[in-house]
Amino acid sequence: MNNVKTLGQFIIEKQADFPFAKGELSRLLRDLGIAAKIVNREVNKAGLVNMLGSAGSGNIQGENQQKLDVYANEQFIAALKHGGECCIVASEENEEIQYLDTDVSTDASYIVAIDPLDGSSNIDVNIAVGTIFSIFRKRSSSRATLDDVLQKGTCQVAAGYIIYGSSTMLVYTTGKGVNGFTLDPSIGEFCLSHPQMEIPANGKLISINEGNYVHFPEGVKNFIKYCQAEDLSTNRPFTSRYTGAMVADIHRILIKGGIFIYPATAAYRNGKLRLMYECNPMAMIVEQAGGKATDGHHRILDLEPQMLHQRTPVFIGSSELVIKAELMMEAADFVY
Ligand code: P6P
Repeated sequence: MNNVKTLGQFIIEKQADFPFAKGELSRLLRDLGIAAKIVNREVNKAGLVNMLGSAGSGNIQGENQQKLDVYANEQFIAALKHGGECCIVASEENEEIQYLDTDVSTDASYIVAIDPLDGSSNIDVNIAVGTIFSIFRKRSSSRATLDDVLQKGTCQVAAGYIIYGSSTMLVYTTGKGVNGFTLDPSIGEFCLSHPQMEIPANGKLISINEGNYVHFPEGVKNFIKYCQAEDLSTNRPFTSRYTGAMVADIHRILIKGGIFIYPATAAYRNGKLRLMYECNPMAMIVEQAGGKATDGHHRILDLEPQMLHQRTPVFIGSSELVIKAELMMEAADFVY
């Protein structure tokens, strides 16, 4: 029985990967794991504790905040503040960055960009939701500013997500591969269940909201037609799977292979998903697992952020499928 490795044990074990590490990042990751367990407890019984439905407020995205959105945001920020390793939190739920170190002498050196509850519209219908986080080191020698937050995805020191699904998993990377941990409620610990995750180079899953089809770029329409064409080698076209929660759709693709696409649409000319706390962290994870992530033309992790809540189109998943989709985007741009 005792071959179980908990998240805490794993983090400490892997600290040796970073010779100059003083344990700060390890403590930060553990702080996020604690908040995840607290949020999981409420997600799992939302219907019983009046945590369903709208909070009666809106967020910077202009989205109607769900009660669990607000709760998750509060819990992750509280855990990061209590842990003392994070100086700034950039949350999807807050218009401005939040300074956690009230005293400039506090030398917290990490910055966390977070989507506290991704896909929260799924809560009321009992479908998977998630949390996505991205971690940067502060660059300035003095008090951190917004410039310390607006770093390219290649500067992330760690990225991860929690999926509150049929089981609750925490998946993260520090740039040395991707590892998945499943929450064992009987001991209240995340336990290593998916070591060294690798995404298949190809796959037969496409995840896209085809409700927006008429407004898709031509290259995306052509790629969808490619996926729907009869595949003579296997006599079956692709399977379409879309839950409305990026974390759940990409987690499926990380395990089974395939491609998730949220392109530009009529409602979202620059795509809907946010660069800093959705696309960058998911791109780091998928690339670390051997996949690719682009905006249809450029690598997501190379995009230079200009604004905190900026959006980007995203094509992410199995490398061969992302390359295929990019080629179709380029061909269509050439024609039109
Ligand atoms: P649509 C959830 O609101 C989210 O940010 C992602 O998790 C998800 O992939 C996407 O938006 C769903 O958007 O327009 O298909 O409902």
